[in-house]
Amino acid sequence: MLFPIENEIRQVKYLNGIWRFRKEGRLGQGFDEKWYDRPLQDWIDMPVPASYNDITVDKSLRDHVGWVWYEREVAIPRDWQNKRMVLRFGSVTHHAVVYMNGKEIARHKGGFLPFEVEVAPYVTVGSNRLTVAVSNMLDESCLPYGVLKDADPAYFPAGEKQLRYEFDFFNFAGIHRPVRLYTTPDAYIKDITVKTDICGAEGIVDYRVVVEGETEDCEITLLDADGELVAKAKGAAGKLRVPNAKLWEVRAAYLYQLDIRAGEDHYTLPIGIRTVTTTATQLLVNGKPVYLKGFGKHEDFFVKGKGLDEALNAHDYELLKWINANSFRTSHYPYSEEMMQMADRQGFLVIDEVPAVGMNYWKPEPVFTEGKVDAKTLAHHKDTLTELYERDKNHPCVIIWSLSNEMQTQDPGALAYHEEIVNHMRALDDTRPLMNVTDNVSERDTVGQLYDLVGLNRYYSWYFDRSNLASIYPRLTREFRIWHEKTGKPIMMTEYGADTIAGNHKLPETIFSEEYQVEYYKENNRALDDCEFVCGEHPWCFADFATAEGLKRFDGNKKGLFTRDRQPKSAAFIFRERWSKK
Ligand code: BDP
Repeated sequence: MLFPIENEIRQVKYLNGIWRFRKEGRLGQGFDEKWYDRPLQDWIDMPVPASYNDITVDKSLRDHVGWVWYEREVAIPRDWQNKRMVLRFGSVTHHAVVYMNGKEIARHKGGFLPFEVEVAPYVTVGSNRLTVAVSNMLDESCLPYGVLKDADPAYFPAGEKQLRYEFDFFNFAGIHRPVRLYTTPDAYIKDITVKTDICGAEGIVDYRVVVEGETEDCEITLLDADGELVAKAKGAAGKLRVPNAKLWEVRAAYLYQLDIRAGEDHYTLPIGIRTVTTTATQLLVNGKPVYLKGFGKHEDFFVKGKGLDEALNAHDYELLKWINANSFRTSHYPYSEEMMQMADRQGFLVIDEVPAVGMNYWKPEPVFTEGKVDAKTLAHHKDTLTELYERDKNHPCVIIWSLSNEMQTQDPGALAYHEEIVNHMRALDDTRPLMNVTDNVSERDTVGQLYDLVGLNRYYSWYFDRSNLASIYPRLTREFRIWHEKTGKPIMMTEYGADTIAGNHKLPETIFSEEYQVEYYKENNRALDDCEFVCGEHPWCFADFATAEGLKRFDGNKKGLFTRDRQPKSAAFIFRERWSKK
């Protein structure tokens, strides 16, 4: 799905800002009373994009399980009246029903990917009422995975739901990313797929354009970063050859512009020429080994929760540079397109993950069972992979697809399930390696061999052998070797960490102190350095973040190397030094 751009043909109107907002008093109230049929009553101001949870000080809104309603006017300019108009949501978490002037025009499930709908048939020049019903409810057919139960009517209002979720981040909800209305000609460039390769000094750009409607042929030009023409072609599909190509390199990005004209339409896509491959021990970008240094992150900040914050994102990239990182994983869901574009420009490597998280709910009972993780989960998992691929396929920053996080891969049924998602993703994309992120041990895992890399989450001396730092080195080196021998794949440490309260100092080091986090990482890193098949390390987590309330979580997850307001803990300096050399 193409990102909406603005040029002499295409126009974009941003529908961000303050919308009217109302929470339902009982589940389904808005639908029963047809809140979409007339202007919303009893509303409050709500910013978009933002999570609604922490905007007010109303606990019943923060913890609400069910639907909330957003509404605003959309002005259609007179000179748009004969144009094709598309309404596009960057993301609505987790379910959306969209109405224009009281008529339902779109539905979407999945809280971290965009969706769009043509609106010309439903709008008139001048003012139009746009209403969006948003639900944060998750069940076994959703990613992330949750369990929805009827609340006990003895203690809760009739019909109220309770949501249990195992994933370790607060279930922020709302209209999280920009809402845009954009125009295209009637015959328009619908999709572009670019695959790049390198042959000696030549870059090869394999492109495929999908045009909807009747047009003359496509005209393709490739421009370098100075706007100079480097290659051109005619036709909806073909290969461009770039002599002496400037490659998109790690932390040294070079972007070309693929400029496409089809009939009246015009679209320009930034592309990077690069390859990604793996061997038994290494990850290679442009044929050169790269060691991944960076973090699992979250989209998370005060007040706006998971709402897009470009200032925060720009700052996070500055911190990533400060600490000498070159990569991150979009744990545990696709991040905003704006975040991916920044990675493209700045040469960061991204492991792009779908929200297949929180599926370990019934541990240690089997998870892959009818009524738990079954055909309906699998169907949505595949749909989400397709949507992720369609959104992110042209980003040079995306070097690996991560298909799930911490599923119970020892269960009967796990292998068949993973075969399905792996085959699905490989059929979509034959240019990027696939990873499964696991907390399982290799002796029990049944799916590792399907993937190109193994992502391991390991918390020795934290969840296991707590405060026994000496256990880390022997356990990790032993375990890593077994994983590598079994799979013959490079291993990446996708998560390791210890909750640390910034400013809590203890000698000798004890858990939750900054000193403990420092010693914890020193021991882990010593083990990683002694395993030649390890291709990267992502300490968990980049910054502290909000979680559901729980007795193991004091004001959220504190495993950040930075605090939630982005100040470094002592261990950040360990990595800054280490990564300047590694
Ligand atoms: C891992 C999860 C991650 C958690 C982390 C932790 O992948 O989402 O936040 O553990 O416990 O199991 O801090």
